[in-house]
Amino acid sequence: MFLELDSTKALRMKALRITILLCCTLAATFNLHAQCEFDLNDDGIVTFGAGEILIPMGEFGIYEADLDPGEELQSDFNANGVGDIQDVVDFLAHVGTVACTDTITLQDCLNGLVLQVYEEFPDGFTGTMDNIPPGYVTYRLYADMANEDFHMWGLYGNNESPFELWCDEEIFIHQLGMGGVSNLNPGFFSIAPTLQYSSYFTINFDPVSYDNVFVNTLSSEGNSWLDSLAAGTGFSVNNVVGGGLVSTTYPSEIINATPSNLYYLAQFTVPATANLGGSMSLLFGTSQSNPDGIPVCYNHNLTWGMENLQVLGCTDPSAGNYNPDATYNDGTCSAPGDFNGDGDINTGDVLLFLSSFGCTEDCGGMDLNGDGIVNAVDLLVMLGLL
Ligand SMILES: [Ca+2]
Ligand SMILES: [Ca+2]
Ligand SMILES: [Ca+2]
Ligand SMILES: [Ca+2]
Repeated sequence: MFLELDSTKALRMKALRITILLCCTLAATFNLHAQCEFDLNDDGIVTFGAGEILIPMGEFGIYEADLDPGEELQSDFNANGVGDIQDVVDFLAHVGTVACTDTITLQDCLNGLVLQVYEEFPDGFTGTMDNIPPGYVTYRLYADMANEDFHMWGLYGNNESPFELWCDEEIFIHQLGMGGVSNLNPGFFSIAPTLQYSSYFTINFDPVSYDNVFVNTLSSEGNSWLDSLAAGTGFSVNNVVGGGLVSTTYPSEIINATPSNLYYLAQFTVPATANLGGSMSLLFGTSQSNPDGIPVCYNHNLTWGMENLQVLGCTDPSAGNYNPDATYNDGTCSAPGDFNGDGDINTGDVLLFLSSFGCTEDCGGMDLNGDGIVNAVDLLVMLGLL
């Protein structure tokens, strides 16, 4: 029964494809074939399944001129004679498109890049293997997205939009980390505690809290950004083949850095005096087929540096967890009275409130009536919120 349905469907797909191919040879302006070329295994849909993604991944860095006579690249979508990072991300952008009829719709989805001081090591951090020297700082880099429903498909660069890391001092790389996010296995953190601060790039995958996303590294011979990073130096990926990180699976859910729309891009542990920065392209998509097309967000030639440094937190003075030091609202603001931000107003919050009783400066959200002091009047408001 199912088989019958499947084969009927397959026949219909095939018929549809032939019709479309005919239509396109007659009228190229329809441009429907452009959606079809990404269906590398001719099953009517562009997916990660059935090894389809392995074709552009496997052809990365391969020049058509080096192939045997009669052989050609299957995924050279930009027709430049080589399998390159742009071919891979163009494939990823079309994941989810069906039967050569769905389109992708380009969206503007990135608000900007944000750098955060994640940890400070004024006295250093002695691990059992590699030590973090005194005066080092761990930074984390995020993409602030206008929409929380996107999957992150790639972080990359090439000759048109280089993927670069600039740092004028030595970058901390743990010898087990080797610059790759997938090398940070939380199982090793207890025996090698400095490993979790090793420097790496990622595609919204934080190994400390979540280990269910495949991150694939594309780094070409002669321009290996991963080797440079593993050696503790910056790099510039600025050739045609390019390189970066791509996802080759659907994450089961979208896990962000905070309950907000910050997508995690990188961690760097460097001297606090270091001048750190870089450039990259980012690709996000939804993979959801819908009548209006599949939303995709390409961002090229993005640069970031110390000027992107922000203190993340709640910037709303009326919120329970208002942080007067925060310069960038990370979407974690809680309701008035919910001082520990756990979603409930209960005994835990009352205890926090009582510990700030009498506070007249930087009292966060404890000064519930906003008159500059935490006193009995606020306590009455607090009891009313319980
Ligand atoms: Ca396919
Ligand atoms: Ca190409
Ligand atoms: Ca609470
Ligand atoms: Ca008050």
